[in-house]
Amino acid sequence: MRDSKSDSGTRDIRYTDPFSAEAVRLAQKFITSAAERQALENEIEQLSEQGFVILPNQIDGAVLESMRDALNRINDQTPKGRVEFEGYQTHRAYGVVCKTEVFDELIMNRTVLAIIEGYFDETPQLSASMGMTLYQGQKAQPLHRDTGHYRLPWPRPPLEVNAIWAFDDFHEDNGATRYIPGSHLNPTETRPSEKPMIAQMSAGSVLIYDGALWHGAGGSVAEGARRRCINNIYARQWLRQQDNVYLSLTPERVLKSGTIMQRLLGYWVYGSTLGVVDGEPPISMLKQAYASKENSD
Ligand SMILES: O=C(O)CCC(=O)C(=O)O
Repeated sequence: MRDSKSDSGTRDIRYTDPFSAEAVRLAQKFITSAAERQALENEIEQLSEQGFVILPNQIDGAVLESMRDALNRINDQTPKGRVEFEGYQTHRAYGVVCKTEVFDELIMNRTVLAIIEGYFDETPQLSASMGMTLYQGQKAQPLHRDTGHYRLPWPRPPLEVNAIWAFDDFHEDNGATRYIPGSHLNPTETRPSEKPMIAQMSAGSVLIYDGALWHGAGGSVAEGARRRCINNIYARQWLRQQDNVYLSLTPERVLKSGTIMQRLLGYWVYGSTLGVVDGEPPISMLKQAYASKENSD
């Protein structure tokens, strides 16, 4: 194993003994504090029991406007959906974290992260970040679970949490997300028959839900409707991410993103062993590779 040094120049125990208690503690360190998670215990309890929680008005007006502009620019470069699930009257922009930095503050939002960390009882990774803009004429999406790609038997811990940030008001007639409360606990893969609830929320609000909750985008019938949002999907760090950010993000972007984003993107090692590059965290390799490139320039 490489003789790695920590930032202070001393030898780092994570590399000398990746199985040590200290190594495991560092790798699984929470991003948010115990106090932040404690302050959100009601929201964590609602997510746990009902499978969703809505936090109203979380984005400042001017910031929201710049995020709408950024999503509009991405939509201009994005074809409409190719299959019914994506939506023929929907701009579904994959991997938005790779296309702009404007949404980074939503991805790293501490309230959302504290809720997820409290719910998972560990730090998540970002699995996907996508823009979803529905237009008039878009049919309702079939209700589904997002966790179908992880074929794990029940009982099992929560695997994924989504955070849908509304950039426009969400109404029943412009495609607001629909969901069946409590259905994230149902061990069968049969769609429940209950009538879904509508995530009616104002622009700037965020709908947080367990990926096993039965849900789907609603139908859009409102004249001239445009329902914009960003959906950030977080998953357990030991699951494969939906977006392959390792191939989509430039090293420069990763290096300047800061530790929290690097951890969320998966440039950190989980459980001392998952994700290593030659026995080291990917971020260490990236830093070394970049430093040697700069020295040779
Ligand atoms: O756009 C929405 O409201 C939800 C979309 C969704 O669930 C999906 O595409 O998987």
